[in-house]
Amino acid sequence: MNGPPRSRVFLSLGSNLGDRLGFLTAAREALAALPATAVVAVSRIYETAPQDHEEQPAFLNMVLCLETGLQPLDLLAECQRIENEHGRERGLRFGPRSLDVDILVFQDVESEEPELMLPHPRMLRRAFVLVPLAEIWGCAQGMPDLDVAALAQAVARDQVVRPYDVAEA
Ligand code: PH2
Ligand code: MG
Ligand code: MG
Repeated sequence: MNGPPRSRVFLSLGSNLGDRLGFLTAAREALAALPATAVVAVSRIYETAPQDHEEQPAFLNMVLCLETGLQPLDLLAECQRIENEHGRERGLRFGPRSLDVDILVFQDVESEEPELMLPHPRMLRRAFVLVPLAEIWGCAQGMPDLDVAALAQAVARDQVVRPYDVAEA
């Protein structure tokens, strides 16, 4: 039986304040619990050097692929709710945060609305996005035809991104 149509979506999770691993784990569980939504794939977790604003602690980052019946702006609202429920305070742009949940690519959607630009306008220059994304890009459906592995390799030359051993936590 066919259910309502669902879209594939890639999300980037990041944290560089407090219990970083705990925040990523909680976000993953909260996303899996959204209505009409399933987690299709999860990357490894990486420890990454801060980009754009370098004077801040190292991040943990990961990427997820979801399948969801939510519309893009409804998913955005859920991501912001999940951030807020995990101590997110909105201060300095690109600055430290307990939890960041960004929509990277949404199946068959392009948007230049400032509220939600899709694909994410900075993803192609960020190794902390591209390296984990390359691991699970095989789940892509209705996404731009990108060689994510090659893009990841190119940007990872000068941005530190290393697999994080959960036992280090
Ligand atoms: N997020 C930012 C700014 N810089 N750097 C890393 N390594 N990881 C992030 O998630 C990150 C960042 C703003 O969202
Ligand atoms: Mg972000
Ligand atoms: Mg964000």
